[in-house]
Amino acid sequence: MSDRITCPVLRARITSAQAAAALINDGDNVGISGFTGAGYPKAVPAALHDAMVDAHGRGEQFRIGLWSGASTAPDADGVLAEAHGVSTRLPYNSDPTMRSLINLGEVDYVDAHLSHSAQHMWFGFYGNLDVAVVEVTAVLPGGLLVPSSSVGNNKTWLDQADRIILEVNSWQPRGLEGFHDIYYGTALPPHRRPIELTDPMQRIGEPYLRIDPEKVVAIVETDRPDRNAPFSPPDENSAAIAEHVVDFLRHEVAAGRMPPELLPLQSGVGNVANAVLAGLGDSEFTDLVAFTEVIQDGMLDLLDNGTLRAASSTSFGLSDVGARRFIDNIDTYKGRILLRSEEISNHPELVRRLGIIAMNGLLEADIYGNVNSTHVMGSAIMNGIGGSGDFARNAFLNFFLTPSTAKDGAISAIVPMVSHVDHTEHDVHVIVTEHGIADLRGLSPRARAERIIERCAHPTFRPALLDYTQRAWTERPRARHTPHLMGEALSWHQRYLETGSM
Ligand code: 0RQ
Repeated sequence: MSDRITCPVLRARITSAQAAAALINDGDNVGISGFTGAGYPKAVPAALHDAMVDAHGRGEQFRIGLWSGASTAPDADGVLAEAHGVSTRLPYNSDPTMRSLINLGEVDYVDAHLSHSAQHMWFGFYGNLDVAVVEVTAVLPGGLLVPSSSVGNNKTWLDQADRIILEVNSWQPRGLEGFHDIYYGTALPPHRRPIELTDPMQRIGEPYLRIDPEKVVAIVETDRPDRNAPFSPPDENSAAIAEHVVDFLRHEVAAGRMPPELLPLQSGVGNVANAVLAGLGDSEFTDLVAFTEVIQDGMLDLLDNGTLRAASSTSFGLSDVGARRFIDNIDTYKGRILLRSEEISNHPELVRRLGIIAMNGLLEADIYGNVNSTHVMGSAIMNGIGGSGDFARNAFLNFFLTPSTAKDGAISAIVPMVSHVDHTEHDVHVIVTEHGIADLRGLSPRARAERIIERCAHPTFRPALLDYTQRAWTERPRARHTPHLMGEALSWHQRYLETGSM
């Protein structure tokens, strides 16, 4: 038994993953910890998988509603999807097995803004939460929990659930104590008060999650690492995108629109986002701060080389090498990294007050600047909107980053009309591909189209995009604000579905 559980009352509740899983029933809504592959439960989902498979073998139904902070891992989403044990999933998923069940129509997916998920629970929009299964680093006397490598929605799940199952993971460094800032000041409308955070690294809460020990029905000990997926080294396209972004930021400073140490940075998931951070690390910028939701390897590099002074987030999203580096040097990061609940890390009030520079990926953008981050060819979910909407809509300045083509050039990332809209033309400031950067601020739809096609589209697709824009202008002389040819606007997607190329 580990020394991580010092609360005598709760020590008595230590049990096996199988016994804990047996406390979860068909039809339960289960709120698990986990955000971008960090801090998810590692033993109970596998045991639940076995219980589900057994139940299905006996001809019984066993499916749960699965709620998380954001993405988890094959040991959580993956195993539960393999067991066909999930009826509904929210608010974000990137697991390929779960994704395929969503796209097959077996799992109902509620793809929510991450800043909304906790408050929608509190508002009663999601129904009752039966069980919370939350990974922690340690359990202290009095129902105080040292959170693990992500905070996500844990505070809300622990507060709202009828029953609590804790996983105490000794792989998580004990030194994580003190890295968290859990805010307990949110109230329900009409009693809400301003959130008094005016600096990205300001502490407004406490280092611990609080629980009612009476609700804890099981504690399971684990020692398994987080998902810790590797990153690809920046390829040529990502490096070019990074260079455009860094140049643009230089230009903004020179124009007097932001200070030399910039404004707090948010950087999304994926290889392109990681490459932009690498680009910043190689630049002259220094003393920057991040107010973001995930700390990828690129951000650790910036903290190490002094480009970044400090980072506030809700989670890590590290590779194996990154996680090892963090654990081995944990003391050097203390006070420079803060992990908060996702309702705070992504809070529109704070994103707008602090004046965030938001950088996120996209699947496709259209000539007028609408962005699709989530749906392949209009229908199949990729991951979800995640925090991109929380940050983009409220940012001081937002960037959407993408290679100009996908699938070996068969798909253009710039299309006449997006097949699904996550970020509207009203929200999108700057689009960046390897070919260039389109600053859309203050431009009319027509001017945006010219700029996006000229600066961002792949040269192969440029003539067809220009042709479309010009014909739409000519053929609909009384509809020239945002000219479209309604029968043709989505023909590029249809062509791809029929022929495998746009
Ligand atoms: O698939 O590897 O199978 O070829 O999409 O594309 O170019 O590697 O880009 O890793 O930056 O992800 C939008 C998915 C981009 C991500 C998205 C295919 C492409 C490849 C990935 P393959 P890239 P990235 C913070 C913010 C929403 C959530 C968010 C995302 C795969 O950025 O999920 O921003 N964003 N959260 O081939 C069909 C297209 C395509 C396409 C790319 N037009 N059609 N497939 N691909 N464009 C984090 C959180 O919120 C938790």
